[in-house]
Amino acid sequence: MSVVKTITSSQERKRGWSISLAPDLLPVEVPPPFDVPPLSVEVLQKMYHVMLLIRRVEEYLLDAASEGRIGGAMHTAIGMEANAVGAAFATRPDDYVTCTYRGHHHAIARGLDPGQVIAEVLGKASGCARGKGGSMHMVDPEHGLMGTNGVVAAQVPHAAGMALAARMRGEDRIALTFFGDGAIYQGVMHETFNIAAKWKLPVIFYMENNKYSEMTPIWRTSAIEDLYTFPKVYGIESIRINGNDVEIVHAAVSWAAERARSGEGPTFIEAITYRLAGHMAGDLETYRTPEEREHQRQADPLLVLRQKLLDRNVTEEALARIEEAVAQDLARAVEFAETSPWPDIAEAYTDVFHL
Ligand SMILES: Cc1ncc(C[n+]2csc(CCOP(=O)(O)OP(=O)(O)O)c2C)c(N)n1
Ligand SMILES: [Mg+2]
Repeated sequence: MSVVKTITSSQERKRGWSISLAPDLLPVEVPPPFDVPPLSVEVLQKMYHVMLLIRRVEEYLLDAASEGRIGGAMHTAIGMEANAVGAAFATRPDDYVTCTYRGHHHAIARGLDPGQVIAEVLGKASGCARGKGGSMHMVDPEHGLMGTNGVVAAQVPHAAGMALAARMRGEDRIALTFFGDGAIYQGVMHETFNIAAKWKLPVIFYMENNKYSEMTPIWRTSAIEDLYTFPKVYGIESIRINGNDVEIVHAAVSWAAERARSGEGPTFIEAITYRLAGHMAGDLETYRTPEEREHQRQADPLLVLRQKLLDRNVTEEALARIEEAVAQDLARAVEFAETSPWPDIAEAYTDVFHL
């Protein structure tokens, strides 16, 4: 798709450059090279519950950040929930997962208690990293989440290493690593693609292409539009999907996981998605127009799934019950986190590296 239009406001003229609406950001329909069998209504309802819970937790955290109650940077995945939930439902609890600093959605989708997520972001002792990691350092090895990472692309070779370890131990676990569109030009990505392909490692490379690297739209910096074509030069099976449709995400990751477990090696998935909130809490979002964001709201993965459920004869009353249950889950999580103690000062140097 080509650039839609260019908007020049007085503020933009002062700045000397204008904001162009990105190429059509609504999820691109690419025929999937695998079947997308309809999931049962029960499974879809569970997915709706988890996706909505992620949304509500992150909205709560954005409010907390605006009240000045969060130290350090916090990145939300509002609008990207289907990627985490579809993938989590398609993998096993003992599979390995790594992801970026934008990781609340993956933590909750894997099964980390939302109370521990909120507590960690607030810096409370009951957080998943005892309040020492904050938003960018979610961890939950019990559910396979081996750590979220603040260094762009660093989590990708980690996952390949975990896949290799599983192979060497004779286990049939796989590794799934999430990264953004901005990671694709990091050298370590290509080193990892090469060795993963060469050794046929059981790893899934999952790109959440939300169209922006921090404040820069990917189409301003990438010479090519079809990012999923990169790994093909290493002989990696590579596809592009609609990352805002949880059923498609689920089918794609199930397919890739099956390939990995049966020794066929790595798969690369480029999932087209969009972040509806800023890059991080406090982002003024001057690099995109409100029109662009509103346009994208039409493809909000929660709306897509809600409509899917209605189309499959789930009633408004049944959806309202899920929404009420989510409100209760959130209230419990908030109560847990807010009433948790701060870490003891004596803890400052335990479980951390220091010289
Ligand atoms: C190695 C490295 N270089 C630069 C940064 C600064 N940085 C933080 S987020 C980011 C953009 C990454 O964009 P993308 O991979 O698309 O992920 P998104 O934030 O959109 O989820 C950059 C460059 C970093 N954290 N690590
Ligand atoms: Mg991005």
